[in-house]
Amino acid sequence: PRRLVLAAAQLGPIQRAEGREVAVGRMVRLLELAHRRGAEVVVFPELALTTFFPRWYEDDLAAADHWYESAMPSNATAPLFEAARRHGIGFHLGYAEKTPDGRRFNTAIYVHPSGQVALKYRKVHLPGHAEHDPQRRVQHLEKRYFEVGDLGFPVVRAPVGGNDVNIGMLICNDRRWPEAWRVLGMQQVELVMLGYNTPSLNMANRGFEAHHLRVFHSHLSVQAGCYQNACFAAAVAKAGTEDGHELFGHSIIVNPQGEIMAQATSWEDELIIADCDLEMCRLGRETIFDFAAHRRPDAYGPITAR
Ligand code: CDT
Repeated sequence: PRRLVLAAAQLGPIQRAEGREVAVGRMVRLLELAHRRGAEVVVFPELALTTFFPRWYEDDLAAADHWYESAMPSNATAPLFEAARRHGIGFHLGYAEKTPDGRRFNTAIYVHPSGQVALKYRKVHLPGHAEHDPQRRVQHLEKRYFEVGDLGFPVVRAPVGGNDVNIGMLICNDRRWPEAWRVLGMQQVELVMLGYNTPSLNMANRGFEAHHLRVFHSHLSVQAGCYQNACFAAAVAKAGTEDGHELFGHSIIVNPQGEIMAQATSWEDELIIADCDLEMCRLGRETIFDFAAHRRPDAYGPITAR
């Protein structure tokens, strides 16, 4: 049997004034807890090192540089890499990336316990807007702070715990797009690592999305993505109230039947764990979602039209 003990480490709020060392210290504690509970990999959220800064407008992008990592690992993130090595546990981390040539991405990596970055992904679906929007109650400036990811939706077969596993990633808003899941599914992804920061209230001030549907839509998207592509996912939130702005938690681990195996119950730092039988991915893949037998790409042309 190919089993994987998978941990999702939800993070409670990170305030704007808090430095990297606060988040990294909390993540090291969660990683140690994951190890004590037998996990082989731990998944941290999107933009896990700072507050969800795209809610704050900054006219001059250069003045926002302090939100980005220009090296990974850095002095600030090194303790996470050291803890992973010490305990022999891999981890997924979301962070704001600034490249040597000055490009900015909303990025996630999977780091093997050796410290090697086995997979890197840059967020493709950037929600929100690029300019200050006076109509909005709260800004969501991801289109200002990040370029559209340029790596596609890569899947690699990498050592995760005792197995080689086909891993892929989505970041937050990506989870709402079935096309993104399907591109991973077509590469036989077995585990999708996915971090998110989602406000409890829709702040766009245009129309009204019922409050109780916010979490439902998040879970609906992840459960459907797993079922339709026969994979596991760890969908991990940053949760709670950051400088007065509430993010919902409800982190989940989902199996290839679309069932929730574990769910966070707080909006704070919280570890959830599931024992995943990777062979479960075969059922969907060899029956109803046997792509070679049943997919009909000739009928899907409009999907890739602009
Ligand atoms: N981080 C992120 O992508 N959040 C979005 C909020 C959408 S509201 C502009 C999400 O889809 O969850």
